[in-house]
Amino acid sequence: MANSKFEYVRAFERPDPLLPNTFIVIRLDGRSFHSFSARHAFTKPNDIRALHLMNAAAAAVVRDLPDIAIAYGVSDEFSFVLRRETTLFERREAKLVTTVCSSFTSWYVFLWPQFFPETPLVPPLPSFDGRAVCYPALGNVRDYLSWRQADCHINNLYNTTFWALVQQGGMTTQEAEEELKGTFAKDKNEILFSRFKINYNNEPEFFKKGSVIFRDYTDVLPSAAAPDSSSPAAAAATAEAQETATTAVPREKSKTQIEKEKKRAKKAQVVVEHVDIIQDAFWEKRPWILGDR
Ligand code: DGT
Ligand code: MG
Ligand code: MG
Ligand code: MG
Ligand code: MG
Repeated sequence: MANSKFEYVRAFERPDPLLPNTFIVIRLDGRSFHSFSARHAFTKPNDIRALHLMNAAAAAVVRDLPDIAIAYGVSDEFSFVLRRETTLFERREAKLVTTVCSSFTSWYVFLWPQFFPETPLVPPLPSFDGRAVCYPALGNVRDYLSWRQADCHINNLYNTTFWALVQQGGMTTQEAEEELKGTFAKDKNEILFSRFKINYNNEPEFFKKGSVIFRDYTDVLPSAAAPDSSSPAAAAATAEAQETATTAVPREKSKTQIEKEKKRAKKAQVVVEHVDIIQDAFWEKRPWILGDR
């Protein structure tokens, strides 16, 4: 069929594939959640309902997209890490970011009544911005996630102290801000303990560590991390590893392998944990998450 005379406009579209063989991190952040949280009477400093809602929306996105290896959330933000070898949407940046962002937002709105049964959503309705960043090395992704979790800790210590001064210490918000100016972590810990009998270490892990979402293969696939080294498949994998080690050609998976992994991912349970992801222990226990073979 002949093209319409209008079709030339397509040539104005620019391709936007993200760099191959890199981890893709998509981070979403709530728009103007300072006022959104006030409008919906979020408790301060942490509203457990709001945080559970963020996690439920993120877990739904992770379930929907098996190429997401891990997600990390705190406050009004969530980061989704896609596998290095992902070919989802041909790695097109706009398609990836807008799909993750809009499906997260839809789930957030859809699930809202479950978490806030007594608080109807009031416009302006929640929306989230999104960006994608490519990281070439596993160490960069680890550092990225460490950066977000360190930020969570710094902000939570500040907010916990700030709101203790206001809510329990009777200070105005300006006075509390003045009081905390120039203080270090140890000073805030001291204020919490000496004035309010709060031991920061005993605060919920949920608030101190944020939320980590991933597929738990420990029950489904105990040997995922350590395939039987005597099998022909393992020998082939070793040969392949040697080859990629000398050539750095990105690993390409067969269609059947991709299908198999997708099925496995669908079966695995998506879990939410509030654990340290800065130290090695988390990663050593779960080598399949960012397994960089
Ligand atoms: P943005 O991201 O530039 O559009 O502006 P905001 O206002 O979303 O600022 P952002 O993302 O830097 O900070 C997140 C805001 O969300 C911050 O003002 C505190 C609020 N927020 C997030 N989680 C909670 C919560 O659990 N309770 C309360 N009360 N506020 C929260
Ligand atoms: Mg925000
Ligand atoms: Mg901001
Ligand atoms: Mg934020
Ligand atoms: Mg379409």
